[in-house]
Amino acid sequence: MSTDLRGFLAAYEKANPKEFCRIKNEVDPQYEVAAILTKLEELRKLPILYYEKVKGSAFPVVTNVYSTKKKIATSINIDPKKFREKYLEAVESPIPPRIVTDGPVMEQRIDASEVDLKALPMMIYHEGDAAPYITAGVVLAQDPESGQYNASFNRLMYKGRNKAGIFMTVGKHLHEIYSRLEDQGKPLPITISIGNHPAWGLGALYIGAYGRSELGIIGGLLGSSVEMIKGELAGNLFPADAEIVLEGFVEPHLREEEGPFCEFSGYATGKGLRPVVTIECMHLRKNAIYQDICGGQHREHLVVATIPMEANLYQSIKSAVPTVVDVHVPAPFSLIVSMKKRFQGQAQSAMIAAFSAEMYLKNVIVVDEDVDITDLQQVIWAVGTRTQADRDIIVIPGVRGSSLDPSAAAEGVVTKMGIDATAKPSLSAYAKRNKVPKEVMDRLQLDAYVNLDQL
Ligand SMILES: Cc1cc2nc3c(=O)[nH]c(=O)nc-3n(C[C@H](O)[C@H](O)[C@H](O)COP(=O)(O)O)c2cc1C
Ligand SMILES: [Mn+2]
Repeated sequence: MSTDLRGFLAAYEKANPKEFCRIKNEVDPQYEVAAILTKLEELRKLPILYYEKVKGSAFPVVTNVYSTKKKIATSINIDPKKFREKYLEAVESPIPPRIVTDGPVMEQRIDASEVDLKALPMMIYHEGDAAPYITAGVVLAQDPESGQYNASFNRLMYKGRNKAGIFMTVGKHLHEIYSRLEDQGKPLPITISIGNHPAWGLGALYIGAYGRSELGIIGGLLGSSVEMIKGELAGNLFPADAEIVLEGFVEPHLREEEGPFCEFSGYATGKGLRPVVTIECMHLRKNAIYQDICGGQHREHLVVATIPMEANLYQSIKSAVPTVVDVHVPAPFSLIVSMKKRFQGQAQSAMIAAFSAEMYLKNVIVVDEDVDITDLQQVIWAVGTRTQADRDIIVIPGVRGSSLDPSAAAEGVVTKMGIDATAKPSLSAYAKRNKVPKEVMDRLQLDAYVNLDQL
């Protein structure tokens, strides 16, 4: 199993040629990459897209690497049904990184005076995007007290040759690290790696406790330590086998306009005053591939973000309600939970556990175990037939949520809602569901009564 992006791409293309599409015609990073991906999504096609020629840049672009669970599962050699198990195992048994002194990403280096972000094929995807931006950069930063590394995706807005705006959600880990250093008047050293094995996305999107090393989780997912190089600038680590790495600093007490960008919420949101990164150095492999995750509400973003989120939410809810059956994130800020409810009040316990585990979460619907939570028709049926609003809805105003929720009154401050759509007092005591007796269903052979070919 390869542990870098290009190794994964080569293996996946070989084994699944129909899910890998090389585009030879030149495309414009402004809108055209997004247009091709959008048209394919409309046809329900989600191949990895490898753009060989991108206008104005020497780098080829790959996108849609995370577009299906199958691709991500293949990259770590598991069954797509086993994500929850595998992810929680990696969280519980992380494999620490290994420091190395050299690696493929050290093949080429561009120093401070030469760095020019414009060389990268940064995209504009949708009407309403403020500038070209990097979406698939994994930002690594070190907590100043524990020395522990944090990984996260953070959009980086092109602002000049060696300057980018960075969006760090208030309340998430990277923002906390930045705040701790800013309190001391110090800049935050970061590395940004672009073009990583898919396990990196799963690690960067870990939503659990502050201080857990996502590098260890990535190692756990890969089954071996990630190899990291110590940067010269501030000793910050970066992956030895990334395609492209930027080293830089986020300045303290500096805010400039950032955004808006068309986001995973489905809206152009998040215009505000935000910190700025100064890029000091770039490392890259020979023939480096620029990885992109199409900005906005596309499959790729939703699929990759949902895998760690569902694993973590399941675990958090299970500690409050041991009989939780399944969890599903069908849309931004929303969660559906199914459980075998033993006692009244457990649906509410699950809601509170979920809200505590994931800040972005705003609406939770809890249903009984007889509902397939991946079928939204069934979920709405349960809400329609098992809920009374005055009794079954809890509302928690004034809680920290997503800064990208356009319905929030103050930025990032939202009202959380839980809908208890379980049968009351219990499923067994509730009105019986329509069901033809099983014995009759098993006995009766349809083709003895009906000629199906004629229908
Ligand atoms: C493609 C992509 C882009 C993202 N961009 C941002 C961003 O610009 N700012 C942000 O705060 N979170 C962004 N996220 C979500 C964070 O990476 C995610 O919430 C992560 O768990 C935060 O990690 P942290 O709490 O360790 O900082 C993005 C996620 C994806 C998949
Ligand atoms: Mn984190």
